[in-house]
Amino acid sequence: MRVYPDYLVINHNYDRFQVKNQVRENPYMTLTMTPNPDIHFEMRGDIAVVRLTRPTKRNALNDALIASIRQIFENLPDNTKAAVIAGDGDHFCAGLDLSDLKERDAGQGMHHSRSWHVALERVQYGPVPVIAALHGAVVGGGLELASACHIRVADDTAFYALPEGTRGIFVGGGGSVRIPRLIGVARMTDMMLTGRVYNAAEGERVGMAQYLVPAGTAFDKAFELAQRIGQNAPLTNYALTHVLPRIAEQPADQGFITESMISAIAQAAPEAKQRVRDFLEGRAAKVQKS
Ligand code: 1HE
Repeated sequence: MRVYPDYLVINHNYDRFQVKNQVRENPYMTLTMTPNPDIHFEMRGDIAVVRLTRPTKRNALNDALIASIRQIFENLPDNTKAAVIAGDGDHFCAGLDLSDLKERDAGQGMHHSRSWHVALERVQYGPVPVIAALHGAVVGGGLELASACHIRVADDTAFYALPEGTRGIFVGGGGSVRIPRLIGVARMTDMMLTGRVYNAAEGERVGMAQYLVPAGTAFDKAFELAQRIGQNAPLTNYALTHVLPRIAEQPADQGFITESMISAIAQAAPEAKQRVRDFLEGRAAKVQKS
């Protein structure tokens, strides 16, 4: 039996989290859900809404917030169809809470980074599609969090940067894996080497966000998309969030095989058959020119 590292055992001075099992084989151990004033979770119908509520610190992500994000996405209610993540105040998220950046040795630093990986993996490969509603600063770990979501909606106030490069550190929340898949290695390299900041329009143009909306409307647009996505067949949403990114990493010949299998599974579901029948019998909406 192995003992898993400290990052899984988050002991805050006021005992926010308790770990059910501190020693077990599975590193993905379950944490009990306990309140954290810096994050808010609610269900609006069947859409989960997660808000970072630490505006005085620009929603900077400390260890407790990372643990809470993980907890929330591990414990979404069974009826959840999609989720929206947003930030209170003038900014989505200022990234890693730099005041948490303690002297760590290499091993501790690696485990800290791995704690982000586990939490953001829960966002990306959780049970439902997740839409990020972006405004103001989407920087450092904030961009890493946004890039773990499936769709990003940004308003006109959004701006993107990776200040890690100029702070003498490196991304550690999965950014080097996910951000190049959005914008390409060359743009991420430029952002980190030069401290380049992309404004909202530039960010949308290069693929940082998929939607650009007027200031103050990102949440509403994200929520509207979440409701629309929630009406899809669950298996299709699962295929898109869990299988498509894996296919995209596979060599083409393996990708074709995986695609054929998930496509067969999706179309065999009774719900898929009903939806196709609805179209053929004139009950389902046509595709409309936009
Ligand atoms: C913070 C943080 C933070 C703000 N950690 N405390 N991220 C950064 O390098 C970005 C650092 N932040 C900024 O550049 C600016 O704060 C913003 C552009 C995001 C917003 O500017 P502004 O003028 O609205 O706010 P502010 O006055 O700079 O900050 C307000 C308070 O938030 C202030 O604290 P106060 O006690 O003096 O009021 C700031 O210190 C605090 N604050 N951002 C801690 N990030 C897994 S690895 C990920 C690695 C990274 O993410 S590195 C990138 C970190």
